[in-house]
Amino acid sequence: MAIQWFPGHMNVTKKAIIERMKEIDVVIEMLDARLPGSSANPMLAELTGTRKKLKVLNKQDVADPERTATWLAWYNAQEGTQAIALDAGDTAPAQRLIKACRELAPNRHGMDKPLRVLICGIPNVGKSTLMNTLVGKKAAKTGDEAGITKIEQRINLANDFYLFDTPGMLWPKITIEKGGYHLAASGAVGRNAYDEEEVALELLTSIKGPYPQLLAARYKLDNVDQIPTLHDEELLTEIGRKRGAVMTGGRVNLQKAAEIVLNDFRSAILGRITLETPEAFEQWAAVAAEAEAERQRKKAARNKKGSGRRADDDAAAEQAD
Ligand SMILES: Nc1nc2c(ncn2[C@@H]2O[C@H](COP(=O)(O)OP(=O)(O)OP(=O)(O)O)[C@@H](O)[C@H]2O)c(=O)[nH]1
Ligand SMILES: [Mg+2]
Repeated sequence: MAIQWFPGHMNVTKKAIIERMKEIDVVIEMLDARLPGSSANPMLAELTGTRKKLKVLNKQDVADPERTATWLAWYNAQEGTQAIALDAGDTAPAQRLIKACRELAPNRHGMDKPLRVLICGIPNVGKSTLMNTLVGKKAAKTGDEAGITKIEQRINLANDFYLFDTPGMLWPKITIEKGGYHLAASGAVGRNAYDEEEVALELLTSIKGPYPQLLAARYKLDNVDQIPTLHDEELLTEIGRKRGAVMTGGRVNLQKAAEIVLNDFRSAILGRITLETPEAFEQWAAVAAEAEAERQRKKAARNKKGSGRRADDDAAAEQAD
């Protein structure tokens, strides 16, 4: 089942961002460097209009450096997009970000024309951590779960430099199914909105091909070469067995094994991992766009055929698509 999470507070955030946007010069979108495609908000272009934008691939310290370089090149090759990689807790690189913002809006300086920067991004990506690093003290609350920041907060970095922290936001419909799983694996989705076993299985599918040696090392698995060919459920079972997630009678507790895998990925105990490449992401996006277009075609055909039909019939048919 595809993952969806757009609770009411995100709709409130969306409206607040639209309202604030009128007086913003530069928008920093924070992406998770472990899922640089899936963590990009498809609504953002619409929300930010012509504002200057900077993409920050955060948590680069726990992402695969080679893949980070590939993603940076991919984003920087796009028209009007500038991207940099960062570790939000690291002061010197964060200072580079200030410079980049100043360069994007050179006409905004001095107390009568302060530079106004808004930081947005998915939940738990490190927005508040970056604010704190930039300002040099713990001004915003941070924590390792989605939804720590509840309302927008302004911090003045200088007399002529304002930063706005916003609550984490996803989007109303996550059409890229794999992207939804990666978001959940990263900790951007509320715990009640997904099944841990399902997410762990998808996570293992993304990890086992490029990083079998990390799995072998962490879970003391034999035959590294065979790991990419294992079925994801076999792999989760083996991991559970190795880590002692076994029930009375000897069966592996898959729920427990899933929690172990998710925790190990989130805390980077597994190692530096990036779940996606630009090529793979483009492919998922194309498949999702085609499925969405097909859904719209069916809907239009239904509307044309049965304009007299009752609206709830339509809703039921749509659900079945
Ligand atoms: N490894 C690593 N962890 C980070 C980095 N930035 C933030 N974190 C951790 O990620 C977790 C979330 O950080 P926050 O700053 O609260 O994230 P947020 O984007 O403000 O989250 P919400 O307010 O819930 O939307 C915390 O446990 C941080 O310590 C980073 O660059 N690298
Ligand atoms: Mg926050």
